[in-house]
Amino acid sequence: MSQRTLVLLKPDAVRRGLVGEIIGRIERKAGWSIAAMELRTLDRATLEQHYAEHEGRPFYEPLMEFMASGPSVVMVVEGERVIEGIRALAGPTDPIAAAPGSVRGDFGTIVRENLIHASDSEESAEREMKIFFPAFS
Ligand code: IDP
Ligand code: MG
Repeated sequence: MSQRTLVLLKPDAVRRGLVGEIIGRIERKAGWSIAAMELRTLDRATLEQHYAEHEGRPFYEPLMEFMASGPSVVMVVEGERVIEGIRALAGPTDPIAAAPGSVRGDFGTIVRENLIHASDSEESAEREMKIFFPAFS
């Protein structure tokens, strides 16, 4: 089942020079491909839409500040079961709990700066792709 998903390589990944490493892992999965990609500094309005579900949580404001702190790589990735697949490749939210071999498990230590975002369901993917690539159908 081919799918599309929204992936963000967060500002920590860009600052630390891990873009090639992470994109390489995505590209090496058989049949997955990059359908859209841009280096972009995310503004408050975009981030408010993207993280609407977390508004009011204690980590929300620091998360917004971090996510606007420098450019991110914004991508649409497509391929077989890519929604579930990139979530697995990323690992769970807390990088210390994430298994080595996952992006977060290999490179992260603190929860906020966990390198990568990937849509968590088909509904989220549709919603998030519209936020970041409104012209992309
Ligand atoms: P996810 O990115 O694994 O889907 P979410 O729970 O949707 O995780 O949270 C969105 C983002 O907010 C996380 O990727 C992380 O950057 C940040 N975050 C989530 N929970 C915490 C927390 O408890 N402390 C600090 N930052 C958090
Ligand atoms: Mg999430």
